[in-house]
Amino acid sequence: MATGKFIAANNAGVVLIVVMWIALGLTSVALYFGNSMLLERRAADYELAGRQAAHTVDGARRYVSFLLDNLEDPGILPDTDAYEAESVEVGEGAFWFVGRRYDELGSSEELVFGFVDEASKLNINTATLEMLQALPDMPLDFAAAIVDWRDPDSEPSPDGAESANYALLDPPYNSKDSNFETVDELRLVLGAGVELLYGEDVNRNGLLDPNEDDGDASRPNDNQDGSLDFGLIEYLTVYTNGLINPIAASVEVLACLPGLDEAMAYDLVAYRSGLVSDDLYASDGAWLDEAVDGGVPVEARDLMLISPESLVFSADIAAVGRHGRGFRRDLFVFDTTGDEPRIVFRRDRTRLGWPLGAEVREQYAEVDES
Ligand SMILES: [Ca+2]
Ligand SMILES: [Ca+2]
Ligand SMILES: [Ca+2]
Ligand SMILES: [Ca+2]
Repeated sequence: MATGKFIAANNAGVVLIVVMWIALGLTSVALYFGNSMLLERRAADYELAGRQAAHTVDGARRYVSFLLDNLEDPGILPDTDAYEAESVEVGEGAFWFVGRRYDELGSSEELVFGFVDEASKLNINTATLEMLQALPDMPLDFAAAIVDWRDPDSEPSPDGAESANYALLDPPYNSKDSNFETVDELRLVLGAGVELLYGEDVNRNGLLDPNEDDGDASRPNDNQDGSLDFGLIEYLTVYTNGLINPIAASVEVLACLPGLDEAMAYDLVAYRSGLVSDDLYASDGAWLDEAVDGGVPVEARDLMLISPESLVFSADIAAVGRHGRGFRRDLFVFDTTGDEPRIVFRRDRTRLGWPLGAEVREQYAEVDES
């Protein structure tokens, strides 16, 4: 009897343990599936946000086409007051045009939104050796190698490089001996390096981000001097006829023009920032006479767009989907020479990282962590 009771109690204990194990098992299964469902939901949410961001980029691209096709004053880059450029909502997504304003030497203090006039940059297919050498931190032999890369002969210029030099590389290749088709093609030119071309502005937003001023603590390995050191590509284009727009160009680019030095270029930029559009866009370019002592020299004027005729604009579109997720970024270059704006270049810039700073990220990354 006592034994029977013991067995019964023992059996009950076994049953209890089995039940507990099953319950525990079921709980883990439930937890496991619950967790994987949560993960799946999150993955689906990110995928949806990614698709929304891609659609938002596309919407922004069509918006740019429309704006450029309906310019009030053809040849004049529309003022940023005239269009939406910042945190423009499209469905559950939003976009920004990552822009530039060259009002002072070096980078600006805050993010600038809008299109960029490609004529604010030096054209690597038409700039002379002297103009290229005048760019900040341009090594003289690299400037010479750029000219040799595009010129049709195989005679190296002093300190330059032609196919005979490229034949020594591993793997060897030839000098192109014709025009650059993109600025990134500079990577092939002898003497090119990531630092030289892209500088500290790894996310290409024209702004000094925390990781761009912390030395080697995070990429890039910057000089931690509190100012943004641009790479050469910031100042270069291949999409223009070679003329520089004095209304949009930076001090650094203007200082490359023959007859202008950095001090004069600086005066010119300071003077133009006090002018209204009507003066700036007057077809005789009279303001150029007053901007610097003695007026802008004729050899520099010959390389400037005097009447409004800017025709190539870039739009660097950054977009997010719902809840600020699914970031995408594409650079487009629009040529407005023909009947309607034509995209002559497109590049995915998503991998360059977040370009809009901490504030925008926080603003958009609220809610719904489930
Ligand atoms: Ca040559
Ligand atoms: Ca930056
Ligand atoms: Ca760094
Ligand atoms: Ca720096």
